[in-house]
Amino acid sequence: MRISNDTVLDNYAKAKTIFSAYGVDADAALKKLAARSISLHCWQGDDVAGFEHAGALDGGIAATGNYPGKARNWDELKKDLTTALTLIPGSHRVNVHAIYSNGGKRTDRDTLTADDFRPWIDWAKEQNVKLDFNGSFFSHPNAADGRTLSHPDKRKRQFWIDHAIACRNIAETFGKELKSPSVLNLWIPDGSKDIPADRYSPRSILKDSLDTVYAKQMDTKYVKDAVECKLFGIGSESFVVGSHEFYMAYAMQKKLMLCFDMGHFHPTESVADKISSILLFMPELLLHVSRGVRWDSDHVVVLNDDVRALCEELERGKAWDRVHFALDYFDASINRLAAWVIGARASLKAMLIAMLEPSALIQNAETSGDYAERLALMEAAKTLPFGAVWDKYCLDQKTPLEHEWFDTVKKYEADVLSKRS
Ligand code: RNT
Ligand code: ZN
Repeated sequence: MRISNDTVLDNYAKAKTIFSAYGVDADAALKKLAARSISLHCWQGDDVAGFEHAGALDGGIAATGNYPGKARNWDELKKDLTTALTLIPGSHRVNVHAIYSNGGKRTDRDTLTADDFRPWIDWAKEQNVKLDFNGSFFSHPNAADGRTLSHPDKRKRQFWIDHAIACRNIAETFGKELKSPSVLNLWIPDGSKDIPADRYSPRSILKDSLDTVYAKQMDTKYVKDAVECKLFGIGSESFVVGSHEFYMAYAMQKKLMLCFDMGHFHPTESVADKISSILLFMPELLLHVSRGVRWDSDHVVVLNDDVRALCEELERGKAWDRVHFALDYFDASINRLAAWVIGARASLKAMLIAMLEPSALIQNAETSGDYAERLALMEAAKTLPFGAVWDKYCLDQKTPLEHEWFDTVKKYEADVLSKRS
């Protein structure tokens, strides 16, 4: 299937007229969208395996499925990522995890340096993408007890403190060399399967460890530190040391960024609702865009109400520049390039829909107390022809349209992925 450029341009012209009747400038929305970037998570490419080949994924996260063709090494991951990026309109970032070091067995995680990620940096320069970074506090013998930075054993705890510090230095180099602050996220799986008798000590140890990790002031021109909370994980159902309250208080005190993962709250809690509170007290926020299905299942992001609500909040609060979008999910049951592309494009579509929202009209209705009109306008907004604007965006960005990119993935699967055993 192929829709001609003329049809796309025609549809766009008509859509533009409709949007302007609602007081919305579609051209301006397209410009605004082009300024937004999403951090594409390298770990969807190989089901969070990494390059250490040390053993199974743990830490209470799981990638289920066995779809053939996953990347087995740096060359394959690089090739897959490069291809996926061509199918996502706009210019974006790539989010690297410490287990994707190119350093091989030469170093353990406590002694990693930016040199161990040199091929990533070179590739990023070549592709003109920026890099973000994450410490990997799982799938390692020193994390086998389900405790890392809150570990009661001083030696194991020190290993993870050293890892976290090493990661800050690596992110600083990413930021310097790629001339864009690297967002460094810290998530640890620490917790307990059953009811703990002491919640105070692990949290107090975690606080001490973090104080050491963040002791060195780093220039936010190069690194932006974030901390990610969680409600529960597999094996930490009853207690998670790094809870929401813990990190919210800690981030406030240390002037760090909070990371909200959309799967890390009670299923009826809205992450969108949290944004306006947090941005009153903190300058920036990191979002892990994900899709929990009944639990923190990390399904591929789709254009659903949750992601739309998130973007609407940013549009209504004029907060786009204060938020970092990073994808976080891992589906091993489908083509992994498609998983990247579907999630990234869904997030961009949600952004565009929000940018095309007649928010001035909706907010006026609210201010005048006409809540029926507010609701009617919100309903009207849902059927506005944003698809025509999205297609125009893809055309402008020289990216395949919605129905077309999949052909490239299928061809890549036949030519490349199917040859991987
Ligand atoms: C885990 C967190 C964390 C991880 C990645 C791999 O629940 O969401 O962000 O998914 O670091
Ligand atoms: Zn996350």
